[in-house]
Amino acid sequence: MPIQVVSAEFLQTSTKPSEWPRGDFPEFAFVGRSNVGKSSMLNALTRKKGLARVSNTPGRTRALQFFEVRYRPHPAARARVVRFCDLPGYGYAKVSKDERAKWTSMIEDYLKERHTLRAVVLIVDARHEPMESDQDALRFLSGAGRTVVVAATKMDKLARTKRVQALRTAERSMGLAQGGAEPFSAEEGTGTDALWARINRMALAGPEEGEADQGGAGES
Ligand SMILES: Nc1nc2c(ncn2[C@@H]2O[C@H](COP(=O)(O)OP(=O)(O)OP(=O)(O)O)[C@@H](O)[C@H]2O)c(=O)[nH]1
Ligand SMILES: [Mg+2]
Repeated sequence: MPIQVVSAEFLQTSTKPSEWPRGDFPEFAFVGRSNVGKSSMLNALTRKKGLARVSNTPGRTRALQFFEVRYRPHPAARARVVRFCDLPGYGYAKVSKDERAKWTSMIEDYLKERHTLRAVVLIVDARHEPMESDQDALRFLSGAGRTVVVAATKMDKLARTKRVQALRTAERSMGLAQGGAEPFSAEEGTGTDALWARINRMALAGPEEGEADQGGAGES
């Protein structure tokens, strides 16, 4: 049974730790290369099209954007609250070195230090083999002790016959076991139920317990 989103609201923008929202709701961050489809994934999950800003111009998201989502795991359940954090993309060439360094520390500080962060969804483009920057991101997150869920998005842009193969390629190059990456398409809604199921499980688990899933990466 798919989860039900009760509400999804923008909470706040932040460029420094003092602007991170207070409260200890389980939080999930969406990380990936610039333009890979982070904001679109967030909108697909919350089923709210204009919630996070989607853009054809890479590098549009320049601060951390926090959202608060209420959902019911099944219709009779009490509503639960999670928070989503939409992060600026990495690998965007057209910003100055200074600005890039500022972003990098803003993002890395958050990913290392945010106590309520339960897991990071690391998004790769299903159409291309993951790049070194994707592997670097995974290494960084694992090193920071984060639970990582790898999702391969834009599946709709591949012919159906190529999708499984693309997923296996992504898994292999990210060092995951078969089945370790979640297929996703913001366009078709593919993968939203599976990703929500994992988010719900991780939200329920205590911060130290993480998610005991096979094939995942970054568990410590
Ligand atoms: N066909 C298809 N297009 C997608 C999908 N996800 C995102 N896009 C498109 O890819 C472009 C970038 O999407 P965003 O969601 O803004 O990507 P982002 O990773 O948030 O980008 P930045 O914040 O700039 O790093 C937009 O034109 C989206 O419509 C998908 O699953 N399928
Ligand atoms: Mg974005």
